Amino acid sequence: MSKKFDKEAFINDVKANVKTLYRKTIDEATKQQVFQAVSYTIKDTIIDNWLATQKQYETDDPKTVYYMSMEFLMGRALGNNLINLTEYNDVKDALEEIGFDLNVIEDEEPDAALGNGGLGRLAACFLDSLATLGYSSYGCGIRYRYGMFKQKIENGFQIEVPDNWLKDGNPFELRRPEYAKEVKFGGYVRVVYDETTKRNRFIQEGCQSVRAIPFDIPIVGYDNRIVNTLRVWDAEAINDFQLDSFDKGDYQKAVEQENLARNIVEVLYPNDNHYAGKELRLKQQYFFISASVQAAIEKYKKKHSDMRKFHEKVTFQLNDTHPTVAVAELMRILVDEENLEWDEAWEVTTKTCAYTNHTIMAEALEKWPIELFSRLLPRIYQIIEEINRRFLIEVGRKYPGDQNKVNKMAIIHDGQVKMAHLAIVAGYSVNGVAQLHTEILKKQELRDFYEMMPQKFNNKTNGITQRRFLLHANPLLAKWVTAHIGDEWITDLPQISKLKIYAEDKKAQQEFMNIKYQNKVRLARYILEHNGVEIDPRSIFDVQVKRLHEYKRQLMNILHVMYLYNTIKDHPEMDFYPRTFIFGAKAAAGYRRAKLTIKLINAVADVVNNDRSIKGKLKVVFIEDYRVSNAEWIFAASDVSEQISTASKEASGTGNMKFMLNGAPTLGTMDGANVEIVEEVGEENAFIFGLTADEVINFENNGGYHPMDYFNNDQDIRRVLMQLINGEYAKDDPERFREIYDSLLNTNSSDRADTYFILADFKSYAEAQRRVEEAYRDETRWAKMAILNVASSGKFTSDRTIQQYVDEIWHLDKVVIE
Ligand code: KOT
Repeated sequence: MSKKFDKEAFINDVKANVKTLYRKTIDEATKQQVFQAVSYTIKDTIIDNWLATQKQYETDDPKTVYYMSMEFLMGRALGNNLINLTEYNDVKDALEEIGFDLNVIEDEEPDAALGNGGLGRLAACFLDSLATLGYSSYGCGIRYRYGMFKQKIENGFQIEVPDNWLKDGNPFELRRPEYAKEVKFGGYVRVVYDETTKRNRFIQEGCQSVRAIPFDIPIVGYDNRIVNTLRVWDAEAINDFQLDSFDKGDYQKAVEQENLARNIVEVLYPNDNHYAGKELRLKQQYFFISASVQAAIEKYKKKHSDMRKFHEKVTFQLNDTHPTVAVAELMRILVDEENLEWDEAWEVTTKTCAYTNHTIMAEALEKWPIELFSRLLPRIYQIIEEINRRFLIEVGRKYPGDQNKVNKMAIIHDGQVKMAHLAIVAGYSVNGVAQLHTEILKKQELRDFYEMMPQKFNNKTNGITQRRFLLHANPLLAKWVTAHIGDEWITDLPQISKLKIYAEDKKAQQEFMNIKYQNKVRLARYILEHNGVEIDPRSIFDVQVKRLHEYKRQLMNILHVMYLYNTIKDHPEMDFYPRTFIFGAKAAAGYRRAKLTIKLINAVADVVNNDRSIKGKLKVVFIEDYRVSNAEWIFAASDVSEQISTASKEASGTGNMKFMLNGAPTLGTMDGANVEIVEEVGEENAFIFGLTADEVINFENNGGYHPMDYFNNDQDIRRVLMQLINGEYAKDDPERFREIYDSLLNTNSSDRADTYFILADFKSYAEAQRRVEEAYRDETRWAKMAILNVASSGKFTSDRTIQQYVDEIWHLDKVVIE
């Protein structure tokens, strides 16, 4: 399919690029310069395919999805592009010939960390699958100058360092000033009656404007010559400001517009699962949405004249509520600029927009104060008011006299604009991201909406791309899989179930365990180099990597480590299989309790790792700056996958799937997609514990949970909790972890104690951990479990997820490049 790789030409191109970019010969070039030169060489091939894709799309005119998202957590591009061009090994060999190691060159690339965690990484996996399956799609987002902060650990505490990811230039992006758009903020709306159309016209005046400049990033499909586009918007001032302007008003305005442009794309908000309500965040949302919607309409109009049929060629998928102003922006353009009647515009809008919900955490719900919203986006606010007015009439019709219903469902109520309500009312589809999550949406969080419009609700269980998270991340295992079942799993993951026949094969088991061991050695080397901690690759690697959040319960994990340490100290002769507990997590910069949990993990690590008396049976490592690129190594090297969120709180999780794909059984609660993982692999190949979602929800709704009872009745729990306040892990400041202790027992705070049921689940967690140890001791049994996890991961490819979005929501046309 793909052109044959020409090694000589490739090497010559790299040398030529080093020369033109840096006026150097290849021997004089730095590794970073070689990275750039290699990337430009690859980009050349990509651009050919990009053009071919454009041409095919122009011929076929397929329906296109615009995946609107504040976050795209792309990670590195070079290795992934080579993988999808099927040129990874050729390039590796070619570089070797001129004395470079591709892995070292890849390491020169900064992660594109334009996202916080799962939501942003899901968007990145979706783009990979869309291109691989041959669907016309755009990712639409923001080109943040600074992405997710870099995490340093100093003295056990997290320090946030700005992520200047663009400082050496981004070789894969393409600036497209010819597609710039103007975005307007503030001002007021003047209504004038238009004699010719016999309609009111709404004119925005006194606005501040920003110019949105698109940067296009190629999204390479796997071995199919398709290249789609991730379009991220940069901001520029509209009037390069006039220093000779003596008009005071103009000068003032020029300065303000300059500042607006400078601030708007400056930085990603580093909050996962949390709404901060900042004006600048709303500006970011409207900025990229207005530009993206304008661009989508402009593109549609190149081929089509009837805006009433827009939805036949275009669909907008809203990645959570963050891009929901798209609903009102589309209405604005259709009504104010394209002169459609309200009802016509509404018909188009409600057939174009679809909404994905990613969380039920109350603190993540976007509720904008009317004052802020209407001041920043006056015309958009008017439109939402009108949408709300009409919607409430419908609610009133359906539930006559039920004012309570009206209040609960209103888009605008109690001084706030509720973005989820707007997304549901205007969307033709509302989906959750795992079966359990979707059921909770229908029965609890969005119950009123589900009752009124059940046909909109559907589930799309998340998935991940096996191309990045197995083929690129774990070359040894990928090769082993291919040797046993062929390579079709790369684009058809369910085929990986063919591995099942090897689960009990002694030779296969040994090979598998050997590969895992080599990956553990690779990770141990990384940890020694980056964290200065020596770990034993023969110990069990028990891993929890994800954003730090109370509901994810990293605290329960470290409390359990404290308990194990106590046990080993009490019984030095006890049989105990060596364990390494590995953590990786960024805490939102303003999330005090999460940051304190990081300090606790590091404090426990300090004590445990330096206690010679336990003979290295227990090690704790906190990996600094957990991100996509080092995640790839971590998944490959993991034995145990910690997925221990309070049941009902983790909408899906996607890390759980990456561990499974790499042969690490799940130690987890029946939450999110864990439920479906267990369904696929069988309960005997996972370690499940804890309260169910129903039990948690029941406690939340009806009370009856008393964490103090566990403290009083269980010595192990009491001992560990007392160690939080007796200076055991804080010699210099015994009160340091008092807040954590209080959060569990509520000794002097106003919120409920132990909101996330850590004490309720602690014993069953410890018991599940004992089952892990017992299983691991039996190498045959463990190898079988691990292989069965790999073999059962077929459902969790994002190719399946995307195909379901296509079949059940978007109805896109498949494209093949001739
Ligand atoms: C919410 C607000 C701001 C930033 C991020 C969020 C967010 C992230 N909401 N949900 N998520 C996660 O999305 C993932 C992808 O669907 C899920 O796997 C995960 O469970 C969510 O917590």
